[in-house]
Amino acid sequence: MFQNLSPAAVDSILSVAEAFRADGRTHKLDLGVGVYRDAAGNTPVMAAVREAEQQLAAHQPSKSYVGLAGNLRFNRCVEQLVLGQEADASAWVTIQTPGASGALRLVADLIAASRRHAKVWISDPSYVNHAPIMQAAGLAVERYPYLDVATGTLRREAFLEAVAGLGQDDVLLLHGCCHNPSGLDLTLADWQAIATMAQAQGFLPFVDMAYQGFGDGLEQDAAGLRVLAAACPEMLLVYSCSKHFGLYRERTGAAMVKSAQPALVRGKLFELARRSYTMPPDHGAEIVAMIMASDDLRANWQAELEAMRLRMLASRDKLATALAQRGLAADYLRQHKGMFSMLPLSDAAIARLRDEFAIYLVAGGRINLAGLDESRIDELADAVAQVSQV
Ligand code: PLP
Ligand code: TYF
Repeated sequence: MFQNLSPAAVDSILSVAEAFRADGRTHKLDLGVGVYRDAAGNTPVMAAVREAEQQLAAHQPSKSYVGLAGNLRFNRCVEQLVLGQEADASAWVTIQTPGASGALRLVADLIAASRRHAKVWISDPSYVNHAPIMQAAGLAVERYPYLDVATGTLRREAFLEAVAGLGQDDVLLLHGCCHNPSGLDLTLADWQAIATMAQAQGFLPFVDMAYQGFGDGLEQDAAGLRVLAAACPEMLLVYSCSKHFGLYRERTGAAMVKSAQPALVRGKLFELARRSYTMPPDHGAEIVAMIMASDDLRANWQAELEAMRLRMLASRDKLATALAQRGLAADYLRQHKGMFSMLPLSDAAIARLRDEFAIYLVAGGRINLAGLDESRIDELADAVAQVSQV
């Protein structure tokens, strides 16, 4: 049966994690996979999550199926988090999914079911799984210019020119905040320009929101996508609770679709879900719903999230200073948002960091600033300065 399988494509991020695990050097430093780490290098269960889990374990009345849309209270929470407390979500269909990954595939299937020849435009560079997931649904993928690696800035003119060329068969996939892998976010003026073009040209905006609260704060991080949501009659949104609720393995996310045909869309999403995973896991979604419904748990979660955000900001600032002290201009680290930035390093320099210094980056130079303990910033800056010399 399986002798004709072609070898599996490797995941460039998970393979870094594997190589790191296999490295016996004790001073090794993992700046690869995108999980938040505290000062001790751990990815903790957030206190509000732990508390909600204990309440749930004590009082959950049943483990019976929840239904194709998943946890309805969770879906309302996601709408409020992403669109705002006061927003009118009546034009949106929201269904819970197994992580944002599940949502990406579900909306990709939805696009393919309504317009088989649609093209999905993703940023250059983008999240490793964007292209494979879209292509798995049969969609064509194109890349739009985004990051200027050397300066860490937006290739604004080329980016806006690419968006200006999009039409009714095109889907524009944007990162809501804390762009993965670059950390480079759009300005509010950019979002407004995109909204104006979407209305005039008829392309479909599609936002992937995986790091709300990791950039400038919960409300601030959603400001750009809310401009699109207010202006555009149709829009796609995928949402992840992996990072800001620390629920990674609980696979907690949502797919949201704004359209003039909500009943049709809802029915099709249910059909597509039924054909694959059928119903999402409830545990993480119920935890989110419980946290958002309790003033105490919510305040506790927000405070912990804010502390995480400030820790990443401090790492950015300290690494930028340390690199500048070694003659490497790195102010872009202070401009970028969230966990990631890309160091402008060659493949050979990245390989030297791994082989000579046991420092692991993702191919392309992405570093996870949340993986960087303060005590090791000088060591990283020294190594980067050494491998940057030609
Ligand atoms: N989208 C982006 C931009 C991401 O960085 C990630 C990372 O985990 C995901 C989606 C997938 O998230 P989830 O764990 O919810 O599937
Ligand atoms: O970009 C990251 O590191 C996270 C985690 O196939 C991740 O989004 C990494 C690889 C992968 C799925 C998620």
